[in-house]
Amino acid sequence: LFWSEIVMEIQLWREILLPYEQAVQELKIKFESIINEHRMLGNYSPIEFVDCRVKKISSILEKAQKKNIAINKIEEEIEDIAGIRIICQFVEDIDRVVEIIKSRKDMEVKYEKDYIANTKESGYRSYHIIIYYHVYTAQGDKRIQAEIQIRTLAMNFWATIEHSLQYKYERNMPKEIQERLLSAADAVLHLDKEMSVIRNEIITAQDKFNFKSNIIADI
Ligand code: 0O2
Repeated sequence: LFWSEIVMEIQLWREILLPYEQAVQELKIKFESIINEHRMLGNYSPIEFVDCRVKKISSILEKAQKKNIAINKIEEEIEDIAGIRIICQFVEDIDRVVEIIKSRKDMEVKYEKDYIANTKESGYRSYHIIIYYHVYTAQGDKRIQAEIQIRTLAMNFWATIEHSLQYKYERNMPKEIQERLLSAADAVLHLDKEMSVIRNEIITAQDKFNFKSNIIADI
């Protein structure tokens, strides 16, 4: 390929990714509104915070190559070009968030992957939902897919660290580190269980604290 062709190719990809960028921004705002609404009403929010990203062009092409996906099938078959991550405090909150997503008219669930009930071999735990979502751009209406990952703060801590180690070792992680990560995943499971036991206690304490802070901030 000549440089000019490469530049044109990148430009084309940027255009393809525009609606995805719009979608993740919209979805982030929508989930953040749920947090705000709960907190403004003095209620506990099942969502702690929201993160989003559009997959990098290089990662999209790498995944397509790895999975043998034809160029014209990428948007259909790579479901996580748009990615939303919803972080909760407790495992129980994940079910509430799933219910919220299922009840919405602006998000259509394609399918779910429960890596909490079915922990991955690596030790990874998270609840994934693939949705269809409409974005209205200057070019018109486009239905895109997005992957929503829902996990606790503790699961997120583990996944973030494991992801950077995978990156560091280019997916050839030494056995010893893999084993350490598996044992850390057990510790995460234990931590989430312990926190769930005292969940009500924690929520009441946080509600009291937030109520006081809100009142003080408003005057
Ligand atoms: P990134 O960098 O997060 O964007 P595959 O990608 O082949 O494993 P599939 O069918 O595309 O499988 O989806 P799957 O297994 O549901 O995983 C999609 C995403 O979940 C991954 O995106 C990760 O974000 C997360 N994930 C899955 N397994 C693991 C794991 O073992 N450890 C960590 N840290 N995250 C995981 P990508 O595409 O890897 O990239």
